[in-house]
Amino acid sequence: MKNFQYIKMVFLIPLLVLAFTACDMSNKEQGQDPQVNDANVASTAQEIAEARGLSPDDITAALKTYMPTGKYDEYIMLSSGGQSGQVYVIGVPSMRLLKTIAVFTPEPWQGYGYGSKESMQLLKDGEMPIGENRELTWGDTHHPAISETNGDYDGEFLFIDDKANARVAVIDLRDFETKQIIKTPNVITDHGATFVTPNTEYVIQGSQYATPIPYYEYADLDEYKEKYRGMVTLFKFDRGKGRIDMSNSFQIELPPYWQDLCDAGKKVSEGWLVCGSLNSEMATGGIEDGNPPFEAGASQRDMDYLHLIDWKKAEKIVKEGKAKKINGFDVISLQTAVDDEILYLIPEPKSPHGADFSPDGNYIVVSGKLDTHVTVYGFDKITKAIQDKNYEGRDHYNVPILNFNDVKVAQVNIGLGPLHTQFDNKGNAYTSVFIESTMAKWKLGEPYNTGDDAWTLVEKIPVHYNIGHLVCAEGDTVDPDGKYCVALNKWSIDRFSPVGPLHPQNFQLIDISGDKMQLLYDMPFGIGEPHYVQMIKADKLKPWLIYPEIGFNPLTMSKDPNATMPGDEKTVRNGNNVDVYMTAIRSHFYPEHIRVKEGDNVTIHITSIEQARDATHGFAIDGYNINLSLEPGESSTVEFKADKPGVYPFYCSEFCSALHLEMAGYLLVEPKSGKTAKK
Ligand code: RUQ
Ligand code: CUA
Repeated sequence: MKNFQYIKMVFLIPLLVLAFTACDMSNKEQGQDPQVNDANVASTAQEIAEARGLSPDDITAALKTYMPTGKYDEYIMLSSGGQSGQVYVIGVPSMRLLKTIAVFTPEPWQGYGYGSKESMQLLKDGEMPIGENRELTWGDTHHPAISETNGDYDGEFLFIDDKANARVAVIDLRDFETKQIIKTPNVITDHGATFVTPNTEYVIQGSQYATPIPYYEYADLDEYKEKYRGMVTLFKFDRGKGRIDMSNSFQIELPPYWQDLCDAGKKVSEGWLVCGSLNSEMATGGIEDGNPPFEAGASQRDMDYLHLIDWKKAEKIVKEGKAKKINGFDVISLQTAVDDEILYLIPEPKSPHGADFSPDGNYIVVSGKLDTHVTVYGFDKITKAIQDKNYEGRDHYNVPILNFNDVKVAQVNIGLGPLHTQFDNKGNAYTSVFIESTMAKWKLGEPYNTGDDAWTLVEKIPVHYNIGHLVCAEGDTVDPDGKYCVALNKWSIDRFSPVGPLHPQNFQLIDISGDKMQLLYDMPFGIGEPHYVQMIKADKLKPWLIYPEIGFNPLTMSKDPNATMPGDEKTVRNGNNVDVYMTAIRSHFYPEHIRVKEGDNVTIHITSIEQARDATHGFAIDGYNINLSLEPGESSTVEFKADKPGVYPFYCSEFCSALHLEMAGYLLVEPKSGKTAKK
């Protein structure tokens, strides 16, 4: 305590005076007289700090993360939600959760997957195309990618993959809603997804566990080398339409090496992409039969292969008609990839993971999960090796292997179990170190740093615990911001109040702006296991506050031709089909009675004619598992069969006004055998 008293004097008072000065100024700006004097604030704050046992570091951390009411965060994180199948939006530095974006999993608040035609269609588009389409109600989101222009985030779109079923989704960042879900043809799992090329020409998805291609054809494991394959898919993105254009997308067949994370080259390496791999042994497991388990079988060799792919040339090959069609989709065969020289392998040590291009595009940083080094390759050296055909050999599939020592620039000893790397604006790299539970800061070489300290470790900060990815502000673009990193920790162990055996993950905010890194804040994440996250400057996002016109359909991003406009409300019967044209505004639906007969097909076209910010209505029909969310201006459609006779109240499920409870109506489903309904 004595010690605390001393440091308190040294650190606390100037800090608090500073803090108070800021508060004093804002009071003056608002034309108020400050009611308290500096000394009072300082002594109150001292008392609070003492009572709570806060150290000076705690206090600076608190001042750096505290967001006064009504103030906005400087950065926004877009986080994968792992098994939740969703994406999460989080403010930095406050670490406040702002939103869930429903993607692969039904989400009732947003009326996603609970009857609205638009969301039902999206989820259906992602079904498995085997026999009877197989409904999927979850996803395993891993790597979000913000759309880029010239290698920098432009804040227009977000892409996210589903590792479990090899799917990708497109989210429009004007309304933060999912617009498209695609089941990737021919493959069943992915991992290296999603990554975008520098102008978002393509959204990249690398497969993970090799399977026979197409995956729903059978081949036994003893045919692994012949029949099983990896794949990288390049989804052509049509920015004008805001959709992936499948007719101009294609795949490249790869050896069955269990491709891992991918990344797209930028600047000097634009036009290339890389994907790591982890099972170049082509182990097939079978622990129960006395075979080495995958964990051993796939870790026998000291080196696996980083795949280097010339996507610009691949695009040309497809245009020349050299791709074959598998299930109607263009696939460049492994043979063509070798013959036409679009695929190269680079040895990468040891149980590799992560593959990240430096901001200038020249360096590729690869980690080894069972190594203590990150390995750095130079794109200039790679280009030269390819030109000189300087190969150390060819693999089983005749793919050329570049000479490791000739393309390697440096190996930096940073600690045991490095995974992923991000960058700042001062020539530093930051790597997550899983086994050690640290985040390591190290110096890049030329042109970033020229002295003796190039390619050396600068500092490590402990994290809690088992860090997977990390994210730094715009840290995977051509123009990183520095400022903040967040350690995305898999385990939280003792960091939070216990809530049963399933623990939350832990997002730890770290200030990287100074000479020494400082841990600022722990955010428990208890919704799923997030993998990768991207952090964008908030002012690059230009979201709508209400929909741009009344009757707007968020799926088509245009006015819905069937939207109900005020004055056009009506019910139209056509045989067994009943169309209800409905509007919603505080605090009523119009109409309030829906009269149908048992067995009728009912379609309700419902428009929120609200124009006020945040005036959202819900539309829930009790007993029918229906719930929609109608944001101001939005039009939505719900279709159902009135197969259960009875009287079903419907109501607004979003607390919108003082008379929200009165915002309700009745769906009257007259039984077939019953009396005639009132007209
Ligand atoms: S990788 S387990 Cu992003 Cu480190 Cu997926
Ligand atoms: Cu509208 Cu509650």
